[in-house]
Amino acid sequence: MSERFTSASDLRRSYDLVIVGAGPAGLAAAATASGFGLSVLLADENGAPGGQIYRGITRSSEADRRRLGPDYAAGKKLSAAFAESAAAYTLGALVWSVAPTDEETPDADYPLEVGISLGGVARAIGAQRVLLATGAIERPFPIPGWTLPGVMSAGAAQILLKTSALAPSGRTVIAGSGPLLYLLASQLIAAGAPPVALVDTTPRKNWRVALPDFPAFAMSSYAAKGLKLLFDVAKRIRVIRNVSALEAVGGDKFETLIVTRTNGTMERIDADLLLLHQGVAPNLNLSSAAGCALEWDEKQALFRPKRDEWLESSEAGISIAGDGGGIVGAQASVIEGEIAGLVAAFRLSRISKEMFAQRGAELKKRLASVLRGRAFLDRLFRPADEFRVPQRDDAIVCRCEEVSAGRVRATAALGVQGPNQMKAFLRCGMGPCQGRLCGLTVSEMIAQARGVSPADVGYYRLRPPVKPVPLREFAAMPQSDAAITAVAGFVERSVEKGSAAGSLEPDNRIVER
Ligand SMILES: Cc1cc2nc3c(=O)[nH]c(=O)nc-3n(C[C@H](O)[C@@H](O)[C@H](O)COP(=O)(O)OP(=O)(O)OC[C@H]3O[C@@H](n4cnc5c(N)ncnc54)[C@H](O)[C@@H]3O)c2cc1C
Repeated sequence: MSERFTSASDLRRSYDLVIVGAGPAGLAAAATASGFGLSVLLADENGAPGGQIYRGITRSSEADRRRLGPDYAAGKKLSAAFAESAAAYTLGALVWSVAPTDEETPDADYPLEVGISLGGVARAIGAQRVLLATGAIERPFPIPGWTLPGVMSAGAAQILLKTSALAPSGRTVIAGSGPLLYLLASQLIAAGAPPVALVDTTPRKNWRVALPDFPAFAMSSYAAKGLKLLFDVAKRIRVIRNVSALEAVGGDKFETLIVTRTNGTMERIDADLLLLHQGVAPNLNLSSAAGCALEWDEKQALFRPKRDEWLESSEAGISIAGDGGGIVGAQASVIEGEIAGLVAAFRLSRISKEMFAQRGAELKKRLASVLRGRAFLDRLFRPADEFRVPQRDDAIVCRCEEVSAGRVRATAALGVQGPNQMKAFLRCGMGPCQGRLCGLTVSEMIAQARGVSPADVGYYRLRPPVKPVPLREFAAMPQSDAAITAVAGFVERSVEKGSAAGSLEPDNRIVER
């Protein structure tokens, strides 16, 4: 049975494998690696296992699972298999850094250190290997008015539905592109809160571009249920297609979505809530802060970490599985998790070369089969250029620092070469979200201004902590003498009265420089 830890002080000093993220990839990796005898710690910032797709699965009722659909219900089996495993886990645990072990750490016999904040205490945990299974985030969708109260991401609405069975009241309109948009529409319909309209921004030309990949898609597990979903939603609610621009307007809150069609006609849709979604992109913050090299994926129009065929990153000992390594979906994330667990067992000499080769080949075959049809989805739901790079200068790009598209464009025109240089001018990407909501947009805007590919522009260089951690937690972390001397110039120690050094009274301290 897996053991849950709620206090940082109860965690072991080190583990064979530390896994970040308890979604499909992390759960599968933990069960696989612990099955091969590795000591495993699975850490997730959420309060329950499941990740995005299976969020709240362990607490869900049968009615919840019926409402959220069979793909969601499948998570019950995965979480049960994890619960049966010997892996340790800790929830509500933010992993804020992964780095090579500090040279000054006394007696460290592990190459990597993982910074975890749990219950108000920050600790560095040693690891022989680390698996990043940090999943995806919703892609930025910067239209004018997206910062108004009453505008949310579709994923946020789905989180409320999954974790608290909360469906929006009043009139909801959902807009954007991607399978999740239709899935959420069907889940809202099932929850008795059908949206007044779904505004689909998928460019018409994408169907033509994706057509050569249709035969493989038609034979995949996605085909029947994906097409059924599209038709079912279109039967139940109004779907508006061929859209070239969107604007959210209102006074002190969202009131109307203005839709411009590709033929130039405009329509105003009055509603109380606007849910936006433009597909998902890998959550890069931890992999990038750990130093893993990134690459631009032109097909999906996003950055992802570079990985080899066994899912190992450019950094020694760090693997990446699931949507955090490139968008593959839940079923493939499970298999990637199993591969990463197998690789960890092999690298740490728990299984033979023959066993690794045989199991690895089986898993790769299953992965290829699950990924059949993925290319069609990638091409079909590649977001339109005008919804990745805002056309209007008044659209906010960096929400944390309130930087508009106009300012990013004007600064790019000065000759800024990349997003890290842009930070120095506008502070975009330096707020608490650490670029999650503007990173892709800023890179693409600079690329457009320079007339090059985003591959030549790069992504924000991220630094730990990847999410805000109170300074008091860092201040309270045990530090090596060398680290203290580097900052303070000396080490101050309290000493016992009556000891040899106690003769230093009256202030009972010794100072070492
Ligand atoms: C908002 C949203 C909703 C989605 N809903 C669906 C859906 O309903 N159906 C579907 O088929 N697909 C959905 N997806 C796609 C989804 O990504 C799945 O393909 C699948 O969940 C990917 O599995 P994963 O294990 O790679 O990552 P995830 O399931 O995303 O799990 C990653 C986990 O890592 C944790 N994490 C990340 N960074 C840290 C950190 N620094 N410290 C601690 N924990 C961390 C996260 O809290 C999360 O629990 C959704 C994606 C998003 C972004």
